Amino acid sequence: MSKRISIDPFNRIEGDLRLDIEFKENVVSEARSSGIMFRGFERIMSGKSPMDGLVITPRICGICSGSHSLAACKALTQALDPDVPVNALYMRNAILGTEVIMSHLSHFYFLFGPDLTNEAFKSHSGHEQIVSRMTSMTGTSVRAAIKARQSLLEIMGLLAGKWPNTLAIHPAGTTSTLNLSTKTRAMGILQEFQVFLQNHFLGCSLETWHDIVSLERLEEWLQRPEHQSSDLGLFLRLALETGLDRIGRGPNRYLSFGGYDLPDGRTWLPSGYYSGRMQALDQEHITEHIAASYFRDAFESRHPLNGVTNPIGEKTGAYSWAKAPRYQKETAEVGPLARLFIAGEPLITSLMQEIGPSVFTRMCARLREISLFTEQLLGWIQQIDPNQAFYSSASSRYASTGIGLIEAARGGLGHWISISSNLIQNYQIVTPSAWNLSPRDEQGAPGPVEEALTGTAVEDPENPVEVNLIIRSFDPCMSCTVH
Ligand code: NFE
Ligand code: MG
Repeated sequence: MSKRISIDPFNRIEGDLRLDIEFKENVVSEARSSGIMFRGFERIMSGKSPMDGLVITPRICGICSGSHSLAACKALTQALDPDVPVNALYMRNAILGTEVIMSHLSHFYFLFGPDLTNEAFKSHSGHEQIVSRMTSMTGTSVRAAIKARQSLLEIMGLLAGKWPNTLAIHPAGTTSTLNLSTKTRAMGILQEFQVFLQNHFLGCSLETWHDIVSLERLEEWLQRPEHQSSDLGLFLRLALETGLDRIGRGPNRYLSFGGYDLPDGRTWLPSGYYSGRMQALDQEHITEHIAASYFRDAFESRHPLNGVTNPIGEKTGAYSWAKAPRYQKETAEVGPLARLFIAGEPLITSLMQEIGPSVFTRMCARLREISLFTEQLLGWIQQIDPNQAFYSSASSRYASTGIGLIEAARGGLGHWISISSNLIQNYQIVTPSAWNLSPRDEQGAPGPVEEALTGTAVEDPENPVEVNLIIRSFDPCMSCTVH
């Protein structure tokens, strides 16, 4: 017997998402994810001064404004070719890194965590502990995480002046600076945050946790009582015991733009594309498709530099205000799992080999990044030299195009800008959640979340916790998706 449900809006994510799901005998036979609100940022941009990208695009989203700021900055950097002081590279890395940690922390404790308290898991041995820690608003760990996030916001204040919507990130550097006193303070607060991670989140030191480089070592680590009862340990136990390692596979193709520029021209994270084998990234292979999207155009797909954003309220076959990004005409998952797998991070590589993509693996990657980024953040702040420049001068003559590709918390973010007579002719944005929450294309190929849901057996369709966990494992942001 088949049954259809609509979840609208799907809660505890960012922005407005509708899910239409068809079940056949309690197995998801088809899923459609819809961005339900048109916003129009790309249309706002045309005719503006190119520098306005730094001010307007961060307003796309309240939780990843720094990411849009940096993507806009990088696109303008290509168009202006300024000298960027070393301090500015570290400041930008630190601002983006802080945003990523805040985002992952919020996701685990405020968005995803409450799902673990679902009564579907009440026979699990850690259930009572999880309920007392992770219940929305009142859980003890939720409260501790709110305080920990506050310390990250203080660091952000020191680095970026304000957040969201900092104006500190600029093609020629950063307009905020650190002096010896603010640098010392930022590092001190970060050390406090590390104490939270060690005492609540991990139950061990960051070093001990980073030494866990395989599934086998992870299982050994989970034997110790202090690890079993940390927030991470509780999640790992529940996930492995309830089969979250067997649901939510997705397309098994991954895209990462890499990033975090270093003074020698390298980046901390490599870019790449994985589809059965690792390949070098070439942004020329990116296209956006509109067959199932409420847009009108003479073409079904375009590269973002030639992208067109003509919204149309009614269209046969359309069900989302999001376009459908493709790489080499195929869907790709973006986010922590994609970027750590492409970077060859040992624990995630081992989980991909032993278990493969799943809710568990995807969450492990995001949670792994919390501590990996915290470690890097301390290093980046340490490298900032208050006696050196943070800003150089930039030319005001623009090249005709600029492309800014970065890794935001949720994955690869791209801004493509075309400039004519010193004004924006076209500004196209492809966000991480647009990749993951993509609707179908003209081939009918489902987006990554749609595909991850399809084939999932749901124990109780009245309480479809499997569906909720799969969707939230991607950490959707629909404000970004439909920009
Ligand atoms: Ni609105 Fe965003 C991030 C971007 S997701 S949160 O991370 O870009 O599409
Ligand atoms: Mg777009």
